[in-house]
Formats: sequence, C-alpha cells, structure tokens
Amino acid sequence: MRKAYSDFTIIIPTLNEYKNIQLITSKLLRMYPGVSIIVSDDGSTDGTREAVNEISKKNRRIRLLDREAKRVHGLSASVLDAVLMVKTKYLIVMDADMQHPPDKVSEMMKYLKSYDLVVGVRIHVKNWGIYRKTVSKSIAYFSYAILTIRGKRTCNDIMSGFFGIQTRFFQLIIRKRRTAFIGRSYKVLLDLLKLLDRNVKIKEVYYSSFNPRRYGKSKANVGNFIDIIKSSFK
Ligand SMILES: Nc1nc2c(ncn2[C@@H]2O[C@H](COP(=O)(O)OP(=O)(O)OP(=O)(O)O)[C@@H](O)[C@H]2O)c(=O)[nH]1
Ligand SMILES: [Mg+2]
Repeated sequence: MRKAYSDFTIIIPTLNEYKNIQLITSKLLRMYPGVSIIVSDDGSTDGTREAVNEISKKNRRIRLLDREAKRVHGLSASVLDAVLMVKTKYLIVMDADMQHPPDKVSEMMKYLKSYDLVVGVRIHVKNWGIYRKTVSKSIAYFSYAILTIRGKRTCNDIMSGFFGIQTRFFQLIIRKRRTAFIGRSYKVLLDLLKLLDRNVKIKEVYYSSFNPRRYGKSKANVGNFIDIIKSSFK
C-alpha cells in the first residue's frame, strides 16, 4: 500500500546540526509516514553526517547528500543539488533547527496540490536581539521594494527558508538558470522569485512559532546579508 505522504520529499540543508537533525527527522518521519527526506550537508564536523547515515540504515527514505568534496559550498548550492536528486512530485525545503514548525508541513502539502509554490511566512520572530531584528527587517523591506520596482514576483517573507514547490517545475528552472542563483547565497527563495512568471501561483502559509534555534549555533553572518542585497539587484 502506498504510504500517505509518498509524493513528498523534504530537503534539509545542514551544517553542524547534530542534535537538531535527530530531533527533526524523527518528528517528520513519525508525522508524515512515507515521506522522503534528503539531508544536504556541507561537511559538518560534529557528527551530523554520521547520525543521518545511521538513521538511513533503519529508514531507507532518508538519505544524506554529502557535499564535503564539492567545490561550491553554501546553503543555496546545497539545496539546488538536493532538488536535482528528488524523485517525488513535490518537495519542501526547511531548516534543521526546528525554527520551521513540522506541523505546518501538512498545510504546505495540501496547498502544493493546487499551487506552484507555497511559502512559509513568519508572523512573529521571538527572541531575536534588536540588532538582528533591525538588520533582518530592513533588508527584507529593502529587497521587497527593489523586487517590486523591478516588476518581479514577491511574497510576504522573501527570505523564508521554508517553502514547497512542484519538483519538475523547480528542476527545470535550475537546469535552465542555475547561474541566476548566487552560489554561496543564503536565500534560495529570493533568487527563485526573480525567475518566476506572473502566472505562477503562489500561496502563503503563516506561522507564529518562529522560535530561537533549538540547539547549536547560527550560521547567518554579515556576508549573507550583503548577498541578499546583491541578489535583489541581479
Ligand atoms: N548545507 C548547508 N547548510 C547550511 C549552511 N549554512 C547554514 N546551513 C543550514 O541552513 C539552515 C539555516 O541556517 P541557520 O544558521 O539556522 O540560519 P538562520 O535560521 O537564518 O539563523 P538563526 O535564526 O540564528 O538560526 C540550517 O539548517 C543550517 O544548518 C551551509 O553553508 N551549507
Ligand atoms: Mg535557523
């Protein structure tokens, strides 16, 4: 019998997420039986890769994409490489650190059947310091404005790392326009939005529980913010 969620793959980019990855994969596999998971790792040194390999021995639907030896590292590149491996009809990208609520995945799955792109939109961000909040919000508004002026598609969280999309649609975009994605960049969605036609159907899924990361350290840095500004103009 086909399992309920076998049309979906969840891509999780990771860099040193040992504790988080065990928690999130066990939750997702329990909540969505039959779902496939690809963990796209850029050479973690804290045991993340070994943990995923262990889990995959027990559950063949979870796979590790080990990108340690790749020339281009980075969040975007690791997501794009994983997308090209996906065999299911739909895919969802989410972070490892539990900031994207696993229970919202079901809503995304539902909407993916009638929309081309579904974006998780944060409506409250708890516990960010004033610096992070100000910088993130200013850059988000700025990028949104630039994209709008340029006549590009936008949504209410253009820097979201939580989105779902029809697999063949995304694979086609990557094959034709890979260079339009900033290699090292942090925000795949922003680069993707710039490539979408007006007729692409976008749905937003709102969530209020964007908490601080569960375990481990943030990898966000000033270079990522500069990439976002560059990407808005590119
Ligand atoms: N493969 C890969 N994954 C990365 C890289 N940098 C970050 N990640 C992963 O991408 C996701 C988002 O990174 P975070 O550090 O949580 O960034 P953030 O959510 O903006 O920052 P915080 O709010 O502080 O957590 C996490 O699952 C990271 O492990 C990278 O260079 N390569
Ligand atoms: Mg995070």
